Amino acid sequence: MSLQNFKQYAEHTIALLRKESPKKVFIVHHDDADGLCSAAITQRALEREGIITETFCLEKVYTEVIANLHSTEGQTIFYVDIGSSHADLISKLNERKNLTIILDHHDPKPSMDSKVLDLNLENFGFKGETDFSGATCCYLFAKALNEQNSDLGYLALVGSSEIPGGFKSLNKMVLQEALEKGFVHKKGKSLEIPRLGVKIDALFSKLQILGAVGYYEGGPELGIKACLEGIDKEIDEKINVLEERRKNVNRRLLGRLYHERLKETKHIQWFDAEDMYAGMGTKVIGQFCSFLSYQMRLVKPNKYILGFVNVPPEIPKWGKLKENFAKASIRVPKPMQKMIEEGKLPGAVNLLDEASKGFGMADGHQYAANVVLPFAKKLELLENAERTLG
Ligand SMILES: [Mn+2]
Repeated sequence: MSLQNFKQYAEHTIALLRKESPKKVFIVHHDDADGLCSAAITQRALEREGIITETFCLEKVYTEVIANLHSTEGQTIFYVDIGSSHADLISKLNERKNLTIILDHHDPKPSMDSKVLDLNLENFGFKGETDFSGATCCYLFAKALNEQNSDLGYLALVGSSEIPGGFKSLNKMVLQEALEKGFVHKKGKSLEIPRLGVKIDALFSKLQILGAVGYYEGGPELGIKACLEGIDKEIDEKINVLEERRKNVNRRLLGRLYHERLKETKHIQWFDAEDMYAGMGTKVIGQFCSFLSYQMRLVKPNKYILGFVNVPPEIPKWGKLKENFAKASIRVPKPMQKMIEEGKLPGAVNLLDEASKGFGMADGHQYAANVVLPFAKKLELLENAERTLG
């Protein structure tokens, strides 16, 4: 398995796309910086082929939304930086109705539908945790579509900034090429995008705010625009407002927790932010839990940190979810990470997977994970988690 195999599969996919020759495609994308870069690359690449695109940002693969999206026949749907982990579900709901192309780097599940093609490079021997991001996958596909799209390589690098440890493997290859062709410049220790006049890490941080905090107020669309045209004054002001609002809630929640302390079970310390983050995307709860894991005066070093938040029923550009959901985010304090590595404790995603069996959909990694679950199942999740750990 190699990049050569990926290219062959990309050619096969592109042939199907050309045969379909859609006037319009849907691009379903994730809400973080990588998801916005993925959408921007895919949008620009398809528009260069004369195809109209409509972007649709999802924080999570909700069965109800996906079922609805795939219910009409004869569409062309892209999933970018999202979808691989639920390719089984997507293919089941698609029933050969729509050409569906997944460009992602999360752990893939097999597709059971020949019209659902998953180009995740994990299927070709690379690692989505270290070697490439969702945006890298989109970029390599875009280049297979048309070599002209090599000018979008900088966006693969912005998206890949979510991966700790720098640009390796496929990302290193993308970086070298972008430097050679002048789409990225070295400026001191950092990398700059000359066309947009912005540094890669700065654009990354701003996109993280637009997509996550601004999810319910057009942040994702502004983020995609910023990816392709840079950050204008309007976008910059929006980012400042969003960041200020989030900081205020973080401060209030932290104060509350110092006052009330976290609740505890045998292996878990937890809290419920309920509606405190109303109006912001639910990704903010995970970011707060990460921050909390360093507050050693507040958290214990030997218990998983778990935070709940209510999920607003509204899905922008789609409608209202039928069911009421909550989200739980989990983080692992540093001293426990070693025990997970040694196999003495379950990883964050494994714990949530197990504890939400039958009612939740968990996503994530060993030290950071989240699950969306029916509102009424919060205590059941905690009980199940303790049972798993006991
Ligand atoms: Mn990603």
